[in-house]
Amino acid sequence: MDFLDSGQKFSPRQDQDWDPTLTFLPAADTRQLEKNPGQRRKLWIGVGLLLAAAAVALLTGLLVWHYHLRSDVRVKKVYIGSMAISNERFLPSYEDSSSPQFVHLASLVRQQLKLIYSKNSVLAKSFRGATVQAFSEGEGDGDGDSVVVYYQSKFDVHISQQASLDQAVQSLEPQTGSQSGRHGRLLPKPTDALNVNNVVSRALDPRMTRTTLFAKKVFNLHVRDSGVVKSPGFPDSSYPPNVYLQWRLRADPGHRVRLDFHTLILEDDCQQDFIQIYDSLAPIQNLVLTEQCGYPHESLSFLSSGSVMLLTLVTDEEKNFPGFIANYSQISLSEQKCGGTLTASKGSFSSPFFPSNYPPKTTCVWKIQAPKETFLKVQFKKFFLGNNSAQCRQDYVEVDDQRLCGSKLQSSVLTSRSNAMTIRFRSDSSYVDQGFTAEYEAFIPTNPCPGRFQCTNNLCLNTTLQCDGWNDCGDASDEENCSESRTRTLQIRSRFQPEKLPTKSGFHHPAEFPQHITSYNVCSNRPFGDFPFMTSQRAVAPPPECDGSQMKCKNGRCKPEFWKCDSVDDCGDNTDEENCVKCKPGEFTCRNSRCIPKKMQCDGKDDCSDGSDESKCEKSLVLQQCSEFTFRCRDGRCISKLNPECDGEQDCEDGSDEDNCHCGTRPYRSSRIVGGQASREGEWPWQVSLHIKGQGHTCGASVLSNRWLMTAAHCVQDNGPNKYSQATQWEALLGLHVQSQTSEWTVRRNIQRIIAHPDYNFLTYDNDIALMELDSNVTLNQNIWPICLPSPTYDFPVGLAAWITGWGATREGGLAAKILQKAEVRIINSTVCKSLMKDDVTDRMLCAGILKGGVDACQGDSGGPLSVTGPSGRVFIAGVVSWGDGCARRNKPGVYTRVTKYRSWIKEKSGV
Ligand code: 4AZ
Repeated sequence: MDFLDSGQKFSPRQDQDWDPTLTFLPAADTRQLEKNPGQRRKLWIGVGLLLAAAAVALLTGLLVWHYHLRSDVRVKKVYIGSMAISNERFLPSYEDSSSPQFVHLASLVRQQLKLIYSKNSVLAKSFRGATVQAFSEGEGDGDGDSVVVYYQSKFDVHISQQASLDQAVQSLEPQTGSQSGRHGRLLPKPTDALNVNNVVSRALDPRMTRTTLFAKKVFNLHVRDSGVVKSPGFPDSSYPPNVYLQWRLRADPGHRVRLDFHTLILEDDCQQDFIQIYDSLAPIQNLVLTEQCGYPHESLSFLSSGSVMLLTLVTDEEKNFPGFIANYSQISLSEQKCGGTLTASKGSFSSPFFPSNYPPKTTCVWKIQAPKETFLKVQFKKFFLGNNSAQCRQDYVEVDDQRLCGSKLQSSVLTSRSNAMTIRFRSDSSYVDQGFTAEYEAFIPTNPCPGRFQCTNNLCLNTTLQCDGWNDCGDASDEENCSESRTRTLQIRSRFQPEKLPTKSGFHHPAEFPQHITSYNVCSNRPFGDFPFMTSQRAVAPPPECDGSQMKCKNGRCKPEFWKCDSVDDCGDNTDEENCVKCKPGEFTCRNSRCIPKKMQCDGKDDCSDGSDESKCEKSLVLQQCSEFTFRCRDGRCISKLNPECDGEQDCEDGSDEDNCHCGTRPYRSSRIVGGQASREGEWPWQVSLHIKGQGHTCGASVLSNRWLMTAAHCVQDNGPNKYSQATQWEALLGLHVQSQTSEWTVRRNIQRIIAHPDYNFLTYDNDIALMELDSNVTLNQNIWPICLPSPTYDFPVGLAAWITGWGATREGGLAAKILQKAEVRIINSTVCKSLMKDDVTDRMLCAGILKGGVDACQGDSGGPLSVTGPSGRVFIAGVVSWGDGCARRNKPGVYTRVTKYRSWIKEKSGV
């Protein structure tokens, strides 16, 4: 009660001993105050509080001691296992857990487990019960002569005995190499009960026991008739949070299960959301075939060894993605064709079901028998056999006695010293991979490459491939010692990757085996997977002459004059950055050209007065002041790190620099623009083809989200009778690779709304940017994915490599490309660009190109992205293809809309 409001007037008590003449000591010196009864009460309260605090401390100590130090703390452990019951025949009713047969056999299994555990003191003491999860047909000839049971056993042990429990559980398994019958060790048998063997059990993955998992569900599917399995909500909504779902897949006896993923897009972090596939009906860890999360690039086609497979999905609270859809089917076990005798002098062979993942528990043996007087060579074209381990104990290929594994091969070609070779492939019971393809050929030892060129790495090439500007050998030996005129060709062919000699990876390769005499050393330093023709290698060519617009680096390279003194080491030996008029050594050059001591850079203070000394730091200090060069977090604070957004590290205290970062990655799985080359399918999943209905491809665009695209405003301007500003005129093709060839990944959408920038100037092309809203959301897939939008302060420095993509004309005035083209260009200094272009280049424009000419965007590429890879590998859109003086002309770079200038406008209009 508030005394002031209570209606009672407060008046100090009139003490009889009160002497108004007395002066009190300062209150701080309480020790000298005379203690009155009120003070004594306070003292008691203080003592009480002290005692209470002591009691709390004691209790806390007791709790800590109880949970951490006390010697009788117990833990619960769950093991998932399976075992074979050899004296039972599999019945179809065992598939139904409510059938009397299931219930009866399950009860016998539980008794049997109790008996097994009773023989071991650790297990006997700690066993708390078992549940049977499923039965399947046992291994053998498919006549159902045994049953496999999948169960879960719970134990409760003293914390210090966890390891002994693991050991005791492990001891039930047959020892590798033991000779105890067909199925390994036989276990105790109660009278009239089960003959069990082949026990396997493993602790349950802790991610599957998360307390947050509220929905646990099992789906039973028979794969006799093929069908699809998908995550809940797919494709209309993302999968639900905090679920643990199991799909038990069963094939007919004598068949195996096949599961082919069409789409798989989960959260990147496997600790949060993941799928697992097991060669079992229960999640037994040593029978896991794969674990996947994110957007895997590798083969996603899986086969079981027997008639069962388990697919699991575990999700957490946050970041739920589209999920997956997969086709299931069954294949007869007799369909596996692997191994055999090969007698032709040339041929090929591959791991079973390649390019699908090979099944577990598989062995294949090939014996090659070539004509007398020849030797044999074998080359692995693809080789993916799990992890590389020292002794290749898991999955491996053996060529004669040489064991190979991993995804890196130790040598490109293996040869025999006779006309016979034995190749053995073996997979163990867990973790499968894509396998291998191999080619072999017999050769006459004295004439390894008849009529052909022999590369240093011993491949044989058609002589026409020598000095053609392409690295056909892979070690560039076909491009060495070429004459001057041929060297020039090489320069032209390699202009898209200026420092790299192109290879024809991905195309049919004309290189063949050398008919070589010496044996290739399997232990050579070349990684086995590093096939000569799969790599881009630097050419060893005589230094070229530089032309008028180029400077000559000390190392002999030619670089555009304009790249001098742009703070980028273009030469590779920094000679283009030497002797530039700059600040003194030990000083930093601010953007406003001031010089400050280097040590003042990145100290958290704005020493340049334009913030530029605090904008390109490795550390992310929170700055006292924001500037136009510093990243602003959502909470309004600015940080000093250069381009911190979506770089995989949290820099802002509120984490806003890592928000909405699912963009800019390429979920594709497989392996013109003027002066470009065809891209691979799925390489540019944000690239969109905008079609005018009835006319076809007209402009490019970029995917910003599942609803919004970005293009150039000049693409959507009315042009006489052509009403391009009307949304109904357009349709967008997302996930397209080849014009007029849609694939399963292509999505066609009408446009609901076009928002051109209100300040677009059709004369100067200033503010040449527009947004398009799709009429309905698209489901992102491996060929449709948003590109990252840079923040207003994102820095795309001069000289930075960027990629242009599109189906535009392949030369000025030429025809449009059918296959999506790509070309690498560089960001060009704005001052230089302004001086080169006839028309006005505003600060809202960005120039990029190759000043020598030959590489550029062109008609039909407009609206498409200028893509730049950020520090963490995510791709950001730096520009929108806008205009140029013709296409690919010398000293005429392409001009792009500078996207950083429009970040807030994009957010305002689209919410992205
Ligand atoms: C166009 O017409 C166009 N060289 C786009 C880009 C460039 C030229 C023309 C740049 O769509």
